[in-house]
Amino acid sequence: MAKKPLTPEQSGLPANKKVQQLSQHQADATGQPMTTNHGLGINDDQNSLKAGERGATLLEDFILREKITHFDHERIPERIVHARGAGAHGVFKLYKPIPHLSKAHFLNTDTETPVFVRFSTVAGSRGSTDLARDVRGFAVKFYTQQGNFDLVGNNMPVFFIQDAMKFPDLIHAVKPEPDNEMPQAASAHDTFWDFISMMPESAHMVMWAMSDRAIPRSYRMMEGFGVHTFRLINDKGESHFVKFHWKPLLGVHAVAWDEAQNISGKDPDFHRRDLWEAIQMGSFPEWELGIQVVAEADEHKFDFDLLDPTKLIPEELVPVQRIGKLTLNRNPDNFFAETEQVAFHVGHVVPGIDFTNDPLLQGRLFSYTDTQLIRLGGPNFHEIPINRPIVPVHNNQRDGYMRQTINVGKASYGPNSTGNNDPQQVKARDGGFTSHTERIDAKKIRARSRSFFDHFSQAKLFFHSQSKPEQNHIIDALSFELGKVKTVAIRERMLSILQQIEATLAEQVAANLGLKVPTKPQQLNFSVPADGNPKDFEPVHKEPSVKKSPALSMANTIKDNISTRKIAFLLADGVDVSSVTDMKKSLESAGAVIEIIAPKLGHIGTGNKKIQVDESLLTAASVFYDAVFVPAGKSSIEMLAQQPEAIHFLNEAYKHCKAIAIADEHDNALIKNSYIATAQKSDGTKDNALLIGNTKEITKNFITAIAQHRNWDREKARKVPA
Ligand code: HDE
Repeated sequence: MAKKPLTPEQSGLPANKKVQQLSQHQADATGQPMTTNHGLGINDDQNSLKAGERGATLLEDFILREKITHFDHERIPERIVHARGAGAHGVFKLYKPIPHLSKAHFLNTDTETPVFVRFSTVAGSRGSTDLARDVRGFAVKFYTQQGNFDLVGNNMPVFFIQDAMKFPDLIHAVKPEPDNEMPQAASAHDTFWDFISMMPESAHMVMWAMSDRAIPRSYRMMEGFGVHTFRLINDKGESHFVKFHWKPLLGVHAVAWDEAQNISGKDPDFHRRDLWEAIQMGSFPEWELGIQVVAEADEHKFDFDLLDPTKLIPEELVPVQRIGKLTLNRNPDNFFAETEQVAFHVGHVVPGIDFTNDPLLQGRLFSYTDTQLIRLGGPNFHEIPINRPIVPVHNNQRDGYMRQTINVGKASYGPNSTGNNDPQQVKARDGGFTSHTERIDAKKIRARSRSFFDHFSQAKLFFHSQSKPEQNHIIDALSFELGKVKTVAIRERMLSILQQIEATLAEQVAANLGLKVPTKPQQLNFSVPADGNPKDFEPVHKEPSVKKSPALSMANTIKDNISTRKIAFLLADGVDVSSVTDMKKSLESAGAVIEIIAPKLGHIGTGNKKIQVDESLLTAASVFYDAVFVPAGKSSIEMLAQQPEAIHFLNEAYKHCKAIAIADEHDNALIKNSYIATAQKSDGTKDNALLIGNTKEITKNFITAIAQHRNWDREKARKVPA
């Protein structure tokens, strides 16, 4: 690794209030004697108490029993969704107070707000791969001066369903099938597509889930979205609708699907490791908090319903205002204590932020506390250090499993005269929470608003806003997923749905499946109540009011830097050391991280020209890197040309459209033996991400190519043998 690991303390960052609070709960065994949980010194931690050296173990052995009992109870239920995740501490700093919109203290202060963030996949178990095609969770806990605010979002701005009633069905459908518990962490199976093909409201989200957004390059390179429309409330009690966004400063980037599948085998912890290493190295991940604000009076001015969580507000209609920055600057000390035990809840709001009647959000308001009761074992999970607010907690709630607080006094009720009527309620002007007063004059009804029935126009908008390679990836993903579906009727129903989005999309997927797009649309909505008239539930077909939204395409993301990008240097004995050091210096000064890969571990060269090898061709794989450089040196190149792993490395990097630089040697054997020679011949067009020549001359263009992330044009050939 190029940069030395450093902790926030070493980097001069002050420990924020939350970190200080957590440190009171830390236990450090360095230099300490070993004890039981009750403080008794342990003399022998190697042998159990027996009746004679070769005799049976005695029940009396309370030390053995304590140790084994604790071990037996080490696991808690994993989250029913978002089970696999990775977390980090950080801070949120506001750019500019927004008192006209919200009275929330943390949106109006100069001081940094401590945060804890947990990223996750949704469908897989705790031990599943990071690189599954899936939505990513992006949950942020702000430890504010007014209590905790949780922004529990995803990396996609919409959701599959419109009503919380359907959530258990959606999750049952996507989870491994119940008879054989297969497949793990994958939506490519019958039950998921069976459900989706009968739920046209999922069309928009399916486009996102089949896009490259579902296979991010890094958690650090994902957007985040609050999804629902929330409210901001100012101190006059005025409400504005708001959508929350997180915009990563490194841009939004994805891996290739074939790459994702490879990484899943070679390093299922890829995203977790990437986050951990970036923070350890001091390359702190950053996002800007964006808000799209809509005045109350404009609630109905859009051609979709703001309460419908399958819709986004195109940025072309309402621009995203960037109001602050989130920086993750500290890894957790203990995965279980912090990342596993952290409990998020959309209902954790502060004065100045409130809910809307989005029926999905309303259901979530129930679910999150309920799920912690089973997951964390009782009603006192708010006392677990990671979940505690940084402000004092006082109320009349008492007792329950694992209660930590020792409440003094007799009064645990209010009103009371035994304790001076404390704790006192808080006036709104002093920060007491009051719900936004919303006028509702309605009949009690189990129904869905007609304004929720346009399921396809934004799916269309999303597809049309993608670049050609992104569209191809969606077609490939759908062909893969539906190809894994065994029931032909399900595939056909899905083709009917796709046809409503875009005929050419449906045709290309159908061709890959060896099917024809059904001429007559199949029944499109099966989610009709028993006494409902199916006609009333037919989707409304509309054209999107915005034809294209450039903000939806990753092709338009930030591509001006190579900060934290990982570059593999492929070399062997006889390498030209100056070619290595020159390129290394240039890439590192642009912020990249270099790893030296050689046929075996140890060193290349001797004396002061010795180069330390980071990984061997056995332990490394091209899928772990963003780009490859082969330095000059005839015998190094010739030796690599004889190594199938080195040739595969290069071919695979080429196939995954990565930047490749080769410091040419006359008659370059590696180029000849790899696919690159064929590619050069077969494709007349210039490949800007393939640089061959003198080290110094190719450096600048190599850096530009890495910043571009991938040269997806290479996929056109689709015949790379890696
Ligand atoms: Fe969640 N969701 N969800 N969800 N969700 C959970 O809560 C639920 C939804 C999201 O890192 C659970 O503590 C319902 C949308 C994230 O700990 C559970 C509905 C969005 C996380 C739950 C939704 C999310 C969760 C499981 C539909 C994006 C991980 C464990 C009504 C805006 C948080 C837990 C973490 C976790 C319920 C839909 C995001 C069961 C009922 C939409 C990021 O309570």
